[in-house]
Amino acid sequence: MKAHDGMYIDGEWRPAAGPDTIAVVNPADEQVIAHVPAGTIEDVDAAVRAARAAFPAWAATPPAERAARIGALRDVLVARKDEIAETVTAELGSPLKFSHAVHVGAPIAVAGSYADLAASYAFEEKVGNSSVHLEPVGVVGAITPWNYPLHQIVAKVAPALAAGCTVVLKPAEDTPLVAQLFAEAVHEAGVPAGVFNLVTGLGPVAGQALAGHEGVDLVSFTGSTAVGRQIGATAGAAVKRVALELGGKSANVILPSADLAKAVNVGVANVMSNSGQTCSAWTRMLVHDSQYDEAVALAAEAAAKYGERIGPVVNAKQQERVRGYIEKGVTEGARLVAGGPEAPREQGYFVSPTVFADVRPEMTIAQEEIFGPVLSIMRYEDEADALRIANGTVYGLAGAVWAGDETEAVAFARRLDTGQVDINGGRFNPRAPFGGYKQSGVGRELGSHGLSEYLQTKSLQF
Ligand code: TXE
Repeated sequence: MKAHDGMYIDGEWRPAAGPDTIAVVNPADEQVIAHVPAGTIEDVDAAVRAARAAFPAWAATPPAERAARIGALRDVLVARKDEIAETVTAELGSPLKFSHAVHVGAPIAVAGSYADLAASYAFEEKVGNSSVHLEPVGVVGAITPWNYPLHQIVAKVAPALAAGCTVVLKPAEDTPLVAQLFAEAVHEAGVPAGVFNLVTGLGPVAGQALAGHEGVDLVSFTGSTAVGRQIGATAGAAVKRVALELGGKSANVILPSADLAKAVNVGVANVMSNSGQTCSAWTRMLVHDSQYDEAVALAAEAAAKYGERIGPVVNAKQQERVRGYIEKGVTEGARLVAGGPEAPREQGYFVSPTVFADVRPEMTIAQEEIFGPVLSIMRYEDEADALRIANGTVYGLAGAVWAGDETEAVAFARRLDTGQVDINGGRFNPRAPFGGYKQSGVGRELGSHGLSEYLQTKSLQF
């Protein structure tokens, strides 16, 4: 596949400071498809300096003009959607249809929503005898993961640009090609030089250099809780702003009045989608005692149907990690009703769609984020029990509630300690704030809440 051998800094592709490269592998067949440069501290430094230099002019650019650039960026993404989908499929392994619908569809929707929001947002408010100005925080260091590679980038870069911030992006090492395409799109959209910069590289090298750089005013990170904790600590020590979007262990609570077959089928689809590599995935299905056996049978049947349709997980390390969790589930006494630890194919990092029944709340598979196509079905006695189980993890990112009556579902959802809940299935809303309670993170992405992460307030008293 086509790849740049440099970094996008100050509006141009520049040679990388060091000679090292990263091999990009197609997880579906384990073939190396490209190489990208492995950024060093020098590359990060050059990118941050470009972003700093571009900041004053971009911050002073009228919001309507910033909105126009984001709108143009959205249009370039639309015009290049086939190329983007093929790139995501090549480096992440997801089925092409899914890449089109989700990996391209979601970021286009998000870019469009920020083009609208930047144009209409009130960057100045009156509060009594004061005027409050919402000003951009400054230079943003964005560190993104591979699971929704373009969406994660757009969910940070679009609001940052809308706010008037400038950005240095360090994308995941597994999926740098779509990040390079994004940089091309930013360029084509006429975003001024230095406003957006891209440094590809390894997390502990380029990522760490970016997160700790004194020229960065805000770090926005999506990824593992372990790295998030480290980034949060570094940012805290430097007293700089930080946004963290970390793991999840979301509960899908099916109340007895729900349409059971629908709730189970949509629930299984949710977990298997993107091969289970979704931080908000409903990985724990909570079913009432009286419906438990029926739900397990339905879920096993639904999972078996996925068979060959599911893509691989991103790399050998993740495949091994997921396999380890499945083995642990068996050892701890959960009952396998679909899938299992054996890889379904010789080549590619595939994992069988797996369903566990008789999962108890204290089991590892009910507590830790697996990040693979693995569903745990748990039983509850009454609503209080369901709530205790649902809220009984360190995470609080998302969840789902199903009931015959929406009011009943909403009442339950309000008692969940999570940042987002889907009612009777829900639908993706690019303007709804997304982010975690508890150890799932700090801050919100998407919509006006996502935009305000990149703003700081100044009040003038009259
Ligand atoms: O994440 P990492 P990994 C979870 C999921 C998954 C696990 C491990 O449970 O199984 O994390 O995935 C950069 N300083 N999620 O190892 O390492 C890295 O280069 C600065 C949940 O891939 O956290 C990449 O760009 N940056 C999740 C990004 O951090 C560093 C999405 C994420 O990689 C760094 C992905 C460092 N020291 C994984 N080390 C979600 N919330 O959606 C790494 N990085």
